[in-house]
Amino acid sequence: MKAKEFLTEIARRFPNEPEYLQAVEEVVTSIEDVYNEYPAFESQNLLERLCIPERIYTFRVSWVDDAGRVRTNMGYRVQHNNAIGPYKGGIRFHSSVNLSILKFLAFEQTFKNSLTTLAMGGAKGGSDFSPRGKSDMEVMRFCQAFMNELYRHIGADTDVPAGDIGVGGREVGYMFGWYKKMQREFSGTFTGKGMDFGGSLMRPEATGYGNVYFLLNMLSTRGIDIRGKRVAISGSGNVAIYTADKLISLGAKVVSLSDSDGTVEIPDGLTREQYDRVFELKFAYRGRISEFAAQEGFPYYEGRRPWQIVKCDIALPSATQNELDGDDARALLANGCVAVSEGANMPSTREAVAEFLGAGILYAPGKAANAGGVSVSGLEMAQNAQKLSWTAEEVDRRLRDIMADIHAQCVRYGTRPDGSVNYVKGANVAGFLKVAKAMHAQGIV
Ligand code: NDP
Ligand code: 2IT
Repeated sequence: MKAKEFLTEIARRFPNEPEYLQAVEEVVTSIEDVYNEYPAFESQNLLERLCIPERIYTFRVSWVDDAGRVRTNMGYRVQHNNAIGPYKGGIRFHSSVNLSILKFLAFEQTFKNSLTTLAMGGAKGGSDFSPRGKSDMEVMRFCQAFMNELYRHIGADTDVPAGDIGVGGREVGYMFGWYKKMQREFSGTFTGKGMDFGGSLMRPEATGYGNVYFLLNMLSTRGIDIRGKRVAISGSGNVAIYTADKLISLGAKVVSLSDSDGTVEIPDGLTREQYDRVFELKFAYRGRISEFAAQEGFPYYEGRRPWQIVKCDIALPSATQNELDGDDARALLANGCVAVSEGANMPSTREAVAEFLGAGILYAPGKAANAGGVSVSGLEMAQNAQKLSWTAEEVDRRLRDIMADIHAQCVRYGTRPDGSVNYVKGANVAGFLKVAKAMHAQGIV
């Protein structure tokens, strides 16, 4: 297999799917050598089968808004690969959702889930519906209409959805409720459920905390202490907020948060009291980061992202794909940034990734760094299957162990001759090998 030829052919077949092609290119380029060490893979045309989703459902979702108007959105579920376990991955509700974005996310999820050490295949779903500005009843009617189509394709041992952008506890609750009604069974078919109906303690915190645990593992390879470090975070949703929570506990300074409208700069670092207020504003009132800036008297930058505004030692992009470009990466490096760990999926553009790898800083791709969320989803599935619940301490301990294990896998497959670690290569090779060996053993299916 020659990566260049393979990628040219994939690009010819899927010309209108830039995010999907971006994700495939990164993985295929970094596994080329390892793939070619196993001639049996190529004899089964394994790479092509691994890059193309096993199945995609596309459907129309019609629902009625509060004014009585009939609204129509698209619904999708991409079941990418189930070689190592049931399809597993989040659901995204955002106006930008399209097939390219969901295909990239499902592809990435397959490698991420492989890294977690748990038995989960890869999937992603969603809709171009935006919950922003909608009433609870509108969100509920939409979720029910969406699930009315999707319920027949999912199940605790088939495909287990969870949250992602625009899908949190409220949306999972509504979707689970409709699933249960249609299927006439109570099962662990969703993760991220409410604590009273099968949810796992620590699932809300898991992605943000897990990213910080991964970061600590990376920093320890260079003897860097997190205390007092200035950390820029983008986003102010589930991942960003719990990342900030853990960083404050560890004595780091959170110097930015953002949303799709702009960035707040927090010059002296977020205090615990300010954190409690931003948590309340975002989760109880679904407020905007501009309101938080106004309330606290912090500088607010309309329409801007944090990377060229704040000076930081560490950057944790935690909003969305391609939110950090080459110019942003150069600005971060010029300001002395020593580590970037991705809370979001594919937040760095190709050019930004090349800058980080070229500079030799600690750079962790999302499929390794943000795997804590789906890991605790896997632990939620395990608890549901046993019909019992573990304590928060137990789940947190397992999460720390899993993040340390993922870090060790990256070190194993990504260590460069000079002893430094290419976490992109390490994560891709480790994630790939497990899925590829399973696919090979199962034949052409
Ligand atoms: P939320 O919906 O809770 O928060 C998303 C945040 O990102 C919001 O602040 C949102 O701002 C901002 N954002 C979303 N889209 C854009 C955009 N196009 N441009 C700028 N800002 C944007 O989602 P999550 O926190 O759950 O997800 C954030 C990222 O983390 C995503 O990449 C997701 O795939 C990834 N992830 C999530 C996991 C999870 O467990 N939830 C697990 C692993 C990865 P606004 O309010 O203005 O839309
Ligand atoms: O991107 C992700 O890993 C998630 N949105 C979480 C998926 C999950 O099934 O918990």
